[in-house]
Amino acid sequence: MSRQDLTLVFLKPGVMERGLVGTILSRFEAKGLKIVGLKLLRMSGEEAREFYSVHRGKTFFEDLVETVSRKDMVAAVLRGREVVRVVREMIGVTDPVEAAPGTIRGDFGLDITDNLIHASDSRESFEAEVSILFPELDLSSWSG
Ligand code: FUP
Repeated sequence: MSRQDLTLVFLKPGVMERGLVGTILSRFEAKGLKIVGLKLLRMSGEEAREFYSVHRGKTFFEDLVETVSRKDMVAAVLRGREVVRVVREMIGVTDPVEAAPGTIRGDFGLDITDNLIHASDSRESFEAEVSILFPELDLSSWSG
């Protein structure tokens, strides 16, 4: 499978607290996506600031950094056909109030900042994000 067919997701700490990790990961498995990387981690404030650097200076930035770095989270690399687009569709739009029923944000959340899950929105984002959360993965020799 080509290098284009990978994406990164992380389940924000609130998902761990609510016991929804299995429920959410099982949706990706049921869709036919493969989990090719999976880890429990605590993002430092510095990593969160780097990860979300495009949002630096926005009103919600510090709240966002606190939301994702306050406790452990689960991060995964997923593989499958058109996986970036497929996963973005599956998670729904940013604000869970607006997210369609049937999407992860639409079904499980209300808070816009603690909106359950992050997913890469492009190949470029994936490459930047995977280097922060899975620096040990060598994508150039990836065979899955
Ligand atoms: P998404 O790609 O759907 O996660 O959305 P964005 O990249 O636009 O936003 C990144 C994160 O910032 C979101 F997960 C939640 C947070 N955010 C807010 O808290 N308030 C906003 O108005 C917009 C985004």
